Amino acid sequence: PGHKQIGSRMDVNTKKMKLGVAVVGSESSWRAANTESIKTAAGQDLGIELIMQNAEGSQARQIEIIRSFIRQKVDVIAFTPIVETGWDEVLAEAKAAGIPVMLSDRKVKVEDDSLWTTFIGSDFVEEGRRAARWVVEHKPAEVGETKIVELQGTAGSAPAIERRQGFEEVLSQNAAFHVIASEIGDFTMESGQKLMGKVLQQGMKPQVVFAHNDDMALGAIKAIEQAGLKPGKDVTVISVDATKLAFQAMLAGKLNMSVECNPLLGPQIVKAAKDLVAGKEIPVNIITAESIFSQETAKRDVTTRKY
Ligand code: GYE
Repeated sequence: PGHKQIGSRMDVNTKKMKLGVAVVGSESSWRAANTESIKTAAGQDLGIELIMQNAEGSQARQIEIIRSFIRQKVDVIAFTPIVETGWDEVLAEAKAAGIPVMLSDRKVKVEDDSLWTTFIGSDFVEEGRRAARWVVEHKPAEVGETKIVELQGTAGSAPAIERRQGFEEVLSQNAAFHVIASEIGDFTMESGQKLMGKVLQQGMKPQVVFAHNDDMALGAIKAIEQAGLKPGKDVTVISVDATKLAFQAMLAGKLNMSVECNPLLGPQIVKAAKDLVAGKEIPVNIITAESIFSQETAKRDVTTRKY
């Protein structure tokens, strides 16, 4: 019996916490950095067993993944909801199983907010405002009205909804700025290229393109070049994320500005998961402090960029 007791005590000491992470997809280089950050942070922590699954852009698959985490009796679930709505049922199942759910990077809209414990990510509304403020500040004096094309991220996703909201909020106070088209994409480079190509083919002549992420902006840059125009000069291109590829495009003069959105959430997710299991109180919102980057500082910043 003595033996057994030591054995079980050792089990308790060496028992790893199971962290189930439901990744939304592989749509962008931001996502790649985010996924890597979570893997690295969990991998460095001997107390954590990471179970990571990628839904590849499908909400139905993401719901299935969360259900499989519940069946495996993980200790904590962290997930990035592809869209804001449609989670009430599966999150209620997690709650009934006694498994806390953390929202990583994107938010949900559910009837009952006790279905999730904490949101770890960025203030997307503020990111949209930052983009618009930059546009207002950099308006060329000779231009009367500024025509803007917006390339939105995934329909119904928190970053698309909120970046648009913040952008419009600031522009609505400035009569000289008009969003002449707002196209819905999915945060991929291909969608940015396709949508911008369509806009130009339709004969629209925007002075500014606001893409909801860098990948879409890089796609739009290709389409602008294909139309025989100079991105960054003939058409001002701005976006969100500030990834390394965006810095390179800024150095090449093709992208004018990118609002920072930090994907390196791994350490905070791991810490919050451990605090939850330890029964500690954790904040409802863990928001990352961010800024903006433009061509002026790109040269200095690109060298230190990790993603
Ligand atoms: O901006 C975009 C990604 O949810 C904040 O999703 C994230 C967004 C990010 O695909 O590049």
